[in-house]
Amino acid sequence: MLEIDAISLTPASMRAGTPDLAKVRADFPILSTSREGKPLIYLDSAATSQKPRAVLDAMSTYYATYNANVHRGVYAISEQATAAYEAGRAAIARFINAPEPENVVFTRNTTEAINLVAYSWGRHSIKPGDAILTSALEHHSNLVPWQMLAEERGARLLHLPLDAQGRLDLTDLDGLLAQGVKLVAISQMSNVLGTINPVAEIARRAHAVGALVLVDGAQSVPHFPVDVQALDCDFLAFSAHKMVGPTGVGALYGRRSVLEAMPPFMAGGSMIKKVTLERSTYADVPQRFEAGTQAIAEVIGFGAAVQYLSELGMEWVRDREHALTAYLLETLSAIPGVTIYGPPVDERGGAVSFNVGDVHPHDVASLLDEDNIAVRAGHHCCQPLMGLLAVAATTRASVYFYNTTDEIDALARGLHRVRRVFGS
Ligand code: 7TS
Repeated sequence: MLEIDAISLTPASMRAGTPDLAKVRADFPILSTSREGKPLIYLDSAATSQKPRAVLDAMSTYYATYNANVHRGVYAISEQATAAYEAGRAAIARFINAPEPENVVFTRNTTEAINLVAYSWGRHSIKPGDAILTSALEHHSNLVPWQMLAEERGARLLHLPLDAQGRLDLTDLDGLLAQGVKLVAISQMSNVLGTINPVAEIARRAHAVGALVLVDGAQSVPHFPVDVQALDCDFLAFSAHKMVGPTGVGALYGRRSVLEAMPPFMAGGSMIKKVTLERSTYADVPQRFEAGTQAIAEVIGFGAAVQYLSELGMEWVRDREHALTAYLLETLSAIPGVTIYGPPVDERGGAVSFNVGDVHPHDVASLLDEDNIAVRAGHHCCQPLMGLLAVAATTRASVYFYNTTDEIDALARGLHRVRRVFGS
């Protein structure tokens, strides 16, 4: 049985129209599953979120009733599929306050969105001696593509350092930007430390030297309102699967003038205007970047996901996660021997990395799994950051709006057991 936890009873959440947590949880079939009588306690939403029935239904309705390819058929179900696919694009554009649906290019995930920029914009705009500025807390997806680009183009890669609490240290930002920076690629929220980075401020200062700004929104777009016009970023990359949508689809937001100046990334069907045996002209954006048959069902599911989140209200999602993160940090810090990484609650989101004495994170996660508690252990695709923290790995619990304080209490009981078993 689900208990309504203290957080859902805060005055703000008692306002009329505020989602009822028990009903919200009931939307997610997996949250009522159990293993050997132990309910699933899912604390790994930074890796991938769970999916509500509305998303699953949108996808299966497409397959069961109007499955057809898009942008080509003249028959009814193909037109219906095209309309649903483009409605998904429009919904995602509204969700991030993009000026037009054409600002949104569908990709497979955040990683592909970043690679699209690195291959298309980067290989045509970065010249020998230019610099790309990123940071010490980036996911490998927002680091390795820039390393490859820099190596290929003879460019330099610069990094914003971190302060002792895992925040970006902007002291030398203008000095770094003055070193020929053409692109700043920065995450809005760290998947390891939870740090929320001041990307609007960084974008303002980057634009002052004529650099473009790519924001890795994989961990921010799912968790709080993100407005691309307020951020004034040139690109924003994010994945559906971390925001209650399906795997296999993500999005790249691009400023229209920047996208229009970019050559195709992948070539083939659907991205052309005219093809002869010798040469081709390319479609307008966004089709220019959507070669081949796209993940149609997943785009429709992505549209349903942002509709679901919009109905909950992203302010509610943010406030609820803030309260859960505060409770998680407080609970973890009351356990002897636990080291928590990252800044205080007001500067972070709900991805919380920690270690339990010197117990290996894989042992921590395996023991928690015996209680059907899912957390992630490892380097979280952030090996340079692990080096800075001077650890090989961490355990990470990450919360989403559907988690409860009861689940965090269960995590704490599990961690006390870890301490007993390993004598730490
Ligand atoms: N950027 C950040 C900040 C991320 O957290 C991730 C995935 C990605 C990019 C890549 O997203 P993808 O959808 O293309 O894979 N982060 C994690 C994680 O923390 N655990 O598993 C995946």
